[in-house]
Amino acid sequence: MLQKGVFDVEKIRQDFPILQRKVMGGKPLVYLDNAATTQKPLSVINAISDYYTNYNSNIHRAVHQMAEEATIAYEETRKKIAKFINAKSTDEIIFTRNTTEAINLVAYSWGRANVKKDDRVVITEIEHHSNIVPWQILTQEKGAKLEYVGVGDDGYLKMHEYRNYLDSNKVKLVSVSQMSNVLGTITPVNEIIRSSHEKGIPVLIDGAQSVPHMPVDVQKLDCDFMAFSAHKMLGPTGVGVLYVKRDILEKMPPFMGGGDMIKEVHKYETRYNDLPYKFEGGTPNIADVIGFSAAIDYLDNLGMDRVREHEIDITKYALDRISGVKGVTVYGPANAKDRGGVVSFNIGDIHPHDLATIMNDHGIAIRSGHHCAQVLMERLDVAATSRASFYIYNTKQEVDKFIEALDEARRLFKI
Ligand code: C6P
Repeated sequence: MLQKGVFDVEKIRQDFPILQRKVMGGKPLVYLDNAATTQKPLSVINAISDYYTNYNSNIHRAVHQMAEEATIAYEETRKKIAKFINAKSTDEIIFTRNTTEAINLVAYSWGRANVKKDDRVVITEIEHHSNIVPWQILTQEKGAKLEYVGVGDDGYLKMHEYRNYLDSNKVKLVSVSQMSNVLGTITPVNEIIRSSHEKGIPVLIDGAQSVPHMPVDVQKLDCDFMAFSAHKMLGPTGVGVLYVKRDILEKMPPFMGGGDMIKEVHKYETRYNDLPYKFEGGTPNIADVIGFSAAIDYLDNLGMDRVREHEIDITKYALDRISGVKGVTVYGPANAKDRGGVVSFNIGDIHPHDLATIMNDHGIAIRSGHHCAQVLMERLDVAATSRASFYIYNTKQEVDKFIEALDEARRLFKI
């Protein structure tokens, strides 16, 4: 286990059993698909196994010892998350399946209660489908309008467009990603939240790519909603988080009806449970929530400032090296300080899927495709891109291997 506060990538790698794996007939795995999902340290795997081996029980229901142990472990994760993002209270932390479900929860519950005909919901051209489709469904249902803040060729949001929307005095909600999963752009959420609040407009932050990669403080940001996924920050799949400011959450109607979200049910009426349980209907993903606890411990131990520093360092290195590859187009801000650890690119007319296949032959895992951001693909006028994305265990040597493989692909395609 790593010494607290020390960022030693080689030591970190030892905590991830999968990184010892060989692929494609004996090649060491170079995992550069971290924006899709990260690998899990042994402590996370062990926490899940320990729950199933030693105290598997449902939570919040029975009084037997194991049920109590499971409930305590589950609720401990909620406390750790509240501390990790500096929420005022654990009541503001709702467990969902992922970022997608968290955003849908806001659209269905808050959105249906608050968005009316001719209102506007403002998002941006860099959004993931999870932060587009729920608002399309809502605005279409309500006869409201969905508006997009554009993105410039430099990868930055066109903030004058955003200010123009605010001036229309019709905006009911602003929902924006803090870090693009394609361009890497870190968006000016402080400014967006401050100016939206001047007009009394709440702001949802899609933190799927930001919370795993940089310090995020919801009180400092003063955002109203924040959504993120455990699996992109060393935790298991199947667990997401929705943070909602308490005064807003208190007024929100429930999202899903069923067990655990109620206090009393009668034939024709129900009294709902206290916060946050009112929004957690049914048996939750107990094992994986408990696993998430170990992931937060791991990141806390490293320190999110250091996680961010490492990513700036490796991203800067990758951007420098890739810019030397003939025929490459790199998308997003040129400055590594303005972006997260994702590098999306195209080389000549090599199809991204072909490129990813060649990378795979070298044992290098990257993602190719539209990255669930087809609105952005249209804006960039491409069908797809290739994407390398980094995390705490990636090294500059791995970036070198990636660049060598790119060069080989380029030669193969005679570019
Ligand atoms: N992006 C990627 O490879 P879920 O799937 O619900 O955990 O996360 C959705 C999501 C929402 N917002 C952003 C900014 C995201 O990047 C993602 C997930 C992955 O880029 C899978 S498409």
